[in-house]
Amino acid sequence: MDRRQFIAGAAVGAVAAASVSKAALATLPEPVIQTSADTAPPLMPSTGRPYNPVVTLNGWTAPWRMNNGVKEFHLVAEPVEREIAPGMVARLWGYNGQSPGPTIEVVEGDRVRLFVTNRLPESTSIHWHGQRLPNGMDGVVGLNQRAIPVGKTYVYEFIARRPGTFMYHPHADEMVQMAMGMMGFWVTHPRTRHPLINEVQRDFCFLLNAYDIDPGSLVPKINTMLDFNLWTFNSRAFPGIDSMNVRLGDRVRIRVGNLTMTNHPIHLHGHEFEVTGTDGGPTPPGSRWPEVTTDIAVGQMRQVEFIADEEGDWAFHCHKSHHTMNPMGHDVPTMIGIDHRGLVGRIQQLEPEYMMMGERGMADMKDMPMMLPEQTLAMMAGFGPHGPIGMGGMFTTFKVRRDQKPGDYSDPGWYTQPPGTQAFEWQGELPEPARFSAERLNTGEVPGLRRSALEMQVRKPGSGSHSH
Ligand SMILES: [Cu+2]
Repeated sequence: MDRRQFIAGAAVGAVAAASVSKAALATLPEPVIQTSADTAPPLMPSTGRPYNPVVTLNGWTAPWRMNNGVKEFHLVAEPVEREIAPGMVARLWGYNGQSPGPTIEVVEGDRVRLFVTNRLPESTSIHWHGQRLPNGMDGVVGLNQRAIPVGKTYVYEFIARRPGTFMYHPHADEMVQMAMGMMGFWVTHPRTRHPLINEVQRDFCFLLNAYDIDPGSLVPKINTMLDFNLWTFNSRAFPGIDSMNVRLGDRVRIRVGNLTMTNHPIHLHGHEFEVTGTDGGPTPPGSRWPEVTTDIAVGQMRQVEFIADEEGDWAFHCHKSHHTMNPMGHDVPTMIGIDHRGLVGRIQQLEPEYMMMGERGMADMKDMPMMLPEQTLAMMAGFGPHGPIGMGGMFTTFKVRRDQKPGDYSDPGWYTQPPGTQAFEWQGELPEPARFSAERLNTGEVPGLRRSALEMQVRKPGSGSHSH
């Protein structure tokens, strides 16, 4: 026990004891309820071993109580209202007022006691994904414990044995309870300098989740297996997801866990990262190689690290393009290349408001002011400094600034690009495009085809060059 812990222990009048006494359990720590969906600033540890806290994207870290050297948390499983993005609130299930629940941060070797109160309409449990713990603390209903009945509180207790990136979720009626948003992040910080764990200046974390909420409604459809319409980071969809803001030159760690029904290739622009850890622990250096996308399978966690050495506003998103869209129908025909001007004119005689969409692609949708039912997000939303971004779902920005203060996580606004460093419109003459012609390949010159100055030189097959 170090001096700080001793003082903290003395302050609550605790006496050192080898085992947990009934008296110590007599009072529960007050549960802390979060009403905001904003990214909370890092929670600096006030008791226990010091560590460098994480920042949960559109989330927060649960405060704890030190009781006789044990870190005590109180999670309340309950129905919550979660703002998915401005303009849309969902009725989910979560913990302590939000979905996901609060991030739990502890230090390797900490004895942790978690009180779990069930205020859901059905029984539940919590599984501590990735932890080494006694079998009876693993949370699988029927296998490891009885389910926590409605209105009851259960106590989980174990030592956080290995440092790393973990999560928690129910192992009772899993399909329903996870479709309703019950999950949370867990970080165990190393006790001392760890040979495989770098010290970083910024440490972000969030979970990947997905919901199927019909336009205009509030509650997710719990029986959906694959065709979700809201793809979210920590139960937020872009443009509701905060940016990750760092100082130029910071070493950054981003920890991501996947509790959806499909994999997500998570992609960062402008930098290369290495996967430095999974929910199995830190990865050995020989297994690390540079990537700009890492695929995170269902039930997996990945932590990536890199130096933020390029100033700017960089996209950070799932690379499945359907996952950077908000609600849309998938059962619509492709209209690209179809000319229905005549048809539109005839329909407009009957219905003047009628418009045809999608015959030149769907990019126009992002600037189209459409009346949406209440409680519905635009399919492609979000504005940047240069116009509509045309993204929703699993998308946010990673902002690197020279003048961001150490430890300052606030949004610096949009990046001002140095003059002459942005893609620009060509003002000169446009040469005739060089077109490939299969006919010309076979027969030589095609009569009537105009030859341009920039025509491609194509070697004919079978004319003496090597062939396969
Ligand atoms: Cu995805």
